[in-house]
Amino acid sequence: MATAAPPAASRIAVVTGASSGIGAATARRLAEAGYRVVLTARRKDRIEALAEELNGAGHSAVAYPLDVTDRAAVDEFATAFETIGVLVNNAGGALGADPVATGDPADWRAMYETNVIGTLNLTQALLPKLEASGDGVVVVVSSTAGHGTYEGGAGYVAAKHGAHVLAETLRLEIVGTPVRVVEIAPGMVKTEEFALTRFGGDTERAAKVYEGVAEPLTADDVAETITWAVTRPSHVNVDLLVLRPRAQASNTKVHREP
Ligand code: 8X3
Repeated sequence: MATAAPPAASRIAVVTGASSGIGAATARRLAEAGYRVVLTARRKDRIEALAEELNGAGHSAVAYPLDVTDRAAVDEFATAFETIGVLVNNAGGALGADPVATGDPADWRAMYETNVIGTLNLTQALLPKLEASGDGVVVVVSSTAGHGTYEGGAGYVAAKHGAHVLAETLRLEIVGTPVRVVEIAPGMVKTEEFALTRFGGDTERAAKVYEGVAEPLTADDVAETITWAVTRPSHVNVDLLVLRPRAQASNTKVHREP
């Protein structure tokens, strides 16, 4: 029976949006699994602090400030590597929860830019390096919003459907190359920033998202799942994995304690 081999010491894992939430947790988990992690995000201080923490714990991490929507910067970033084992496209997020009738087109554009074009930029720039590793994995962190809609979610739902389509199409197009394409689609995850960013810093509205939900997923729940998927034997492709807290049966059916 094939078992997951620990990654070679030279295996590099690039994580976008590594300054907080799922990205930071994934960087921690991948570092613990033996990868040399490259932390990217716009917020330099945060990724530098995380790199320092990981290196201090005996892992190997480096911080590289990067805006995934800046294609020239992404291309420049790619020149730093000959091969890459894993790319985790995690950067993204939601802006607003307005109905279609009144949603702000600027929010829709910004969400498409980060969630879809950001993933496209990194994937295009690093695909040759992933292939050169002889066993590459592209992870797209989409969302349950990439698989079903809900009222007030259309801008984010449209962007996450875009991320899902990118992953599914890429898998078709590169079959036969030594690169796997894995989509992880989390439902309700309670992180320090996701809901706060969505509601423009309104802590009350952000708190309402999780109100009465016994145990939303944590960033680490998702990070553990991503790490499990990428550490399967190389012939095993986890195409799509949807994970939700037990209290969430669908995008619109959530059990809340009174
Ligand atoms: C986050 C899940 O329900 O806020 O990607 O769209 S949801």
